[in-house]
Amino acid sequence: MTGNPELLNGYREKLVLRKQEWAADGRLLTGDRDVERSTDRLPTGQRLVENWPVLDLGVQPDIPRDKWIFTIDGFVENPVCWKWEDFLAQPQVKITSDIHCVTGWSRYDNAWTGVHAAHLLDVCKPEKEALHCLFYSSDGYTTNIRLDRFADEDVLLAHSWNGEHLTKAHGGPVRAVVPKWYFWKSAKWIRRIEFLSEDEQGFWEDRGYHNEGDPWKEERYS
Ligand SMILES: Nc1nc2c(c(=O)[nH]1)N[C@H]1C(S)=C(S)[C@@H](COP(=O)(O)O)O[C@H]1N2
Ligand SMILES: [Mo]
Repeated sequence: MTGNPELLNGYREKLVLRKQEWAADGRLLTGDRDVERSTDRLPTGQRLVENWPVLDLGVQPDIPRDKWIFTIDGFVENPVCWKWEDFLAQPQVKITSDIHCVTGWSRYDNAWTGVHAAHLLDVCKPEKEALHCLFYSSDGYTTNIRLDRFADEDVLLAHSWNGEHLTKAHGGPVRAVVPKWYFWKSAKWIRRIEFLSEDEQGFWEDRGYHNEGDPWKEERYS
């Protein structure tokens, strides 16, 4: 385990250990891993919810919008360092997508507003070495995604959900939304994206979760 040196003190160690055990036990796996990608809207092993559960490590960092700073670095031609008003000055998109959480709930029709991943890539211009992204969050959480998947048309950094600013509990001021993957890839309280030549695992990927996490293939655990 590489450890997360920046992880805030006070995160819920027991909760993390329990989820690691679930990963080791393959909790919720239906065994339908090899089925063709379903045309249904609800992936295997998921149940639909109407509410929006909150999941985190037991620490919800408080980041006022006027203190929020977002950076993009690593293998990019133009590193980015934005304050809130710089972020808002970028073209804004609205994208509606479904959430699929590895703990078994799914939530349909979440309307996100924010900055398109494609636009971030236009601005920062990844170098040819860049093949992977690592998201860093203010609670010390990290998660990894391949660059071509980050570039997908439904990916954005969102500041609003269903027309209202994201609450702190759901990752405000800004969170990543990567809807084709289990929701642990959608980093809350995002503060940095690093572009890497080699894959580097994040918090849950390092603790038994699948490195990719496609809900349609039930890629829950590694
Ligand atoms: N910074 C941060 N982002 C995170 C997490 C976290 O603990 N810290 N948890 C992940 C997990 S496991 C899930 S399921 C979703 C939960 O998002 P929600 O609380 O808005 O439903 O956030 C993901 N992003
Ligand atoms: Mo999760």
